[in-house]
Amino acid sequence: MTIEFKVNGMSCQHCVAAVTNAIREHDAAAQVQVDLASGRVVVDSAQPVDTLKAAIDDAGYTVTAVASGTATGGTAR
Ligand SMILES: [Cu+2]
Repeated sequence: MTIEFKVNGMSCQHCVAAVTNAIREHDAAAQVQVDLASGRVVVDSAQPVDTLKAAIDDAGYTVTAVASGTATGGTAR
């Protein structure tokens, strides 16, 4: 399932790596796409939303919104 999180506090590539690694600790097979400019983290994972949200929280960032089941094919850049 694809879940889209809005995350506060990400400001650089270090943050991107921290969030990505935090999610991969819970699901090594997760696909994680981070868009720094918009603060969006799109995760394709079989893990429950709560688990993924907790992983981001534990990494020190704040999830402000969650949207699951969204179709996110090719994101425009
Ligand atoms: Cu950073």
